[in-house]
Amino acid sequence: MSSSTYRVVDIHTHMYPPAYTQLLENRNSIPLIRKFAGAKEPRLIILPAEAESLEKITSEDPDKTSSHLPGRPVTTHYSSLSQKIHFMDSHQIDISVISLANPWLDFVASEDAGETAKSINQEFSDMCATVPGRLFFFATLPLTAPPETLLAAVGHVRSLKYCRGVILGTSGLGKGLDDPALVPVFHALAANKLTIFLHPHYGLPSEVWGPRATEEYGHVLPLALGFPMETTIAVARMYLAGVFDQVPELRLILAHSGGTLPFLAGRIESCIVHDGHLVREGKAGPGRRTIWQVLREQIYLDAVVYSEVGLKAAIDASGVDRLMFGTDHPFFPPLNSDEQGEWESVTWNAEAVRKALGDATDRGRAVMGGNAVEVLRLHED
Ligand code: 5CU
Repeated sequence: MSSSTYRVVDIHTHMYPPAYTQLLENRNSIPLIRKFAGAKEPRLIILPAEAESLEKITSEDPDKTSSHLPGRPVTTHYSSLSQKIHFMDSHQIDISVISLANPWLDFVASEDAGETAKSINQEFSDMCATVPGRLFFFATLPLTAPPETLLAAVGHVRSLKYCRGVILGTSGLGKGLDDPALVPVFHALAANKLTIFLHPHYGLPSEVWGPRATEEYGHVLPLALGFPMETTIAVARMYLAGVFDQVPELRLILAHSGGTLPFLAGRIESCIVHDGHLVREGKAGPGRRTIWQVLREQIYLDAVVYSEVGLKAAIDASGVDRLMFGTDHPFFPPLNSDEQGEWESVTWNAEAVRKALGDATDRGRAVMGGNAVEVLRLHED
C-alpha cells in the first residue's frame, strides 16, 4: 500500500462472483460461460457482437479444436478475491470499488431477479468485509423485477455497509434511461446517496461494424467505439428528457470518461439551440441548464481512456475534481506477459494521468484517488 495520506483508488474494477458464474454456466444463449475442446479455460461470451462466432462454432463438431474461440478465457481474475487483492497490490492500488461486470442481471427472469440481486449483493458485501478498508462496492439492481421489488432492492443495498452506489447499464427497464418509469428509482437512489456507475454493454447494432468485423477485427470495434457511443447516447437521452432537472440530487459516474460526451457536448448544445421543434416547445430557451453544466454538477467521469488526449478533454469538460482513476480489471489482461505481473492496460491509464496533470501533483493525486475518497465517502467505514 502507498503512504497514509495518498490513496490510489480504482473505481472501475469488476468481479463475477461464483454464484454469478454458475448462473452463466447454466445458460445456452448469450450471456454464457462455455467449455470448448482443447481450451484450458472456459470462455465467457457476453457481447451481442459475439453471437455470430458462437453460432458458427456451435454448428461445428464439438470435439474439434479451434484456434478462433469466441469470448474471453475465464481466469481466476474474474472471481477470486485473493486474485483481486494481488492485482491491487501489484499495481499499488489501495482501495477498489468493485462491481459486477456486464451484463449484470439484465437477462434474469422477472420472478428470480429480486432474490438473485440480493444474494449477489450480499456476496459483494461479504467480500468487502473480508478485507476492511480495501474494498467497497457498487451494487446490482434487479431491473427486470416488478417495480416494488426494484425499489425494495434500493433499500436493501443502502443498508449494506460497504455499498457506495449501484452499477447500471443503459437499457434501464428495457426502454433506456430516459424512461419516465425510472424516475422513482432515480429519486430513491439520490435520496439514499447512492451514486450510479453507468456502464455500457450493448454497444451499437452489429451491422454497423460491417461484414468483415467478426472474422477479421476481433472485439476492437464494439469495445473501442460501440461501448463509448452507447454511454454517450444514453446520457444524451437522459439530458434531453430532463432527467437531470427532475432529479437534481442524482449523481452518475460515467464509464470510459463519459464515452464521447466531453468531445461532443458542444455539438449537442448546437443541435439543441438550432432545433426548431425544441425551440418552439420552449426547451431551448434561457434558463435551460446546458449539458456543460450537467457535466460539472451531476456527472463524474472515470479516467479509463488510456491516453492523456482523451483525459484532458474529460478534465476540461467535467473539472479535475470530477475524474476518478480506474483499471477495468479483469478485462484487457496482458497477452504477452505474466498475468500476475504488471498490466499495461493499467499503466496506460496511470501514465495518462501523469502526462495530463504532471508527476506527483495535487491534481494528479486527486484523480488517482482523492476524488473517489471524497465523492464515495471511502474514509467512512
Ligand atoms: O472485453 C470486454 O468484453 C469487456 C466487457 O465486456 N466489459 C468491460 O467492462 N470491459 C471489457
